[in-house]
Amino acid sequence: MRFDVITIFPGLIRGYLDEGVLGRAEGRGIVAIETWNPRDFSGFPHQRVDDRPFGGGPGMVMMAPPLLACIAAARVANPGAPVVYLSPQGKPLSQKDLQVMAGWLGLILLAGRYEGIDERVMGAVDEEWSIGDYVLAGGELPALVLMEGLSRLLPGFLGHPDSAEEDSFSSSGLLDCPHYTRPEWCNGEGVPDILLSGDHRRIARWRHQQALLRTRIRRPDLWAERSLTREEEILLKEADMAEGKY
Ligand code: 9D3
Repeated sequence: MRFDVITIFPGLIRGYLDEGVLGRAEGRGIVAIETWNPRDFSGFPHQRVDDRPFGGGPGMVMMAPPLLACIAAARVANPGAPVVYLSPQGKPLSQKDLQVMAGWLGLILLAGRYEGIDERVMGAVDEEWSIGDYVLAGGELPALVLMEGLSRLLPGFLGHPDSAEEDSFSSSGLLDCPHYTRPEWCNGEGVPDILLSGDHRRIARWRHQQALLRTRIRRPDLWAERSLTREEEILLKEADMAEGKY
């Protein structure tokens, strides 16, 4: 999948790629990532890309002409790819959305800075996405979040191909179960006996039960969206009985 990232801070993108899994995916040819700097398309004195908002008010706005020229250049390099603007006004991104996008051949990601972009750029934007309801300083981290989330869904990204399928949200709608590794004792805490039993059928049941209990407690929003299988009802009743709930 080809990503073209429009940003006035290409170093933020490159710096992240130089370490970690997304850069490795690039090295292995699973993704190709290029950055485009609106400053190189400015045409204004001092390669300026921002100006004061018409109507007054605090902060600066990214000017339309450098962004439109930058988008046009990225479209030539990545034909047919939708232009995705990362913005606090966008639709909140979910794992389901990533699964849809993972089927696309390319994306042009527009990362904003300052208070936002001139509204007249929106005619060149195909989609607008947020990564959640909290305030960041710009769209670069959201662009990296989107690329990393997508990359790990692409064929060949993971060492272990089932991992993406088994994740929270992706298929079960449940949070993950607790994990343990060596040493067997740590700070006076052991490991649940069942995990040391070698009984793989019972271990799978326990993990499923833990995932159900965690999701019910921690994520009532996910819990409400989900219906229980007969087996899951049994697992929950068994856990609730052990807690003396009946
Ligand atoms: C505090 C400034 N806000 C005034 C009401 C507007 C504002 C402008 C620009 C808030 C944040 C930003 C920069 N954020 C992004 O570009 C961004 C973002 C985010 O802040 N949160 C979640 N997802 C995203 S996607 C892009």
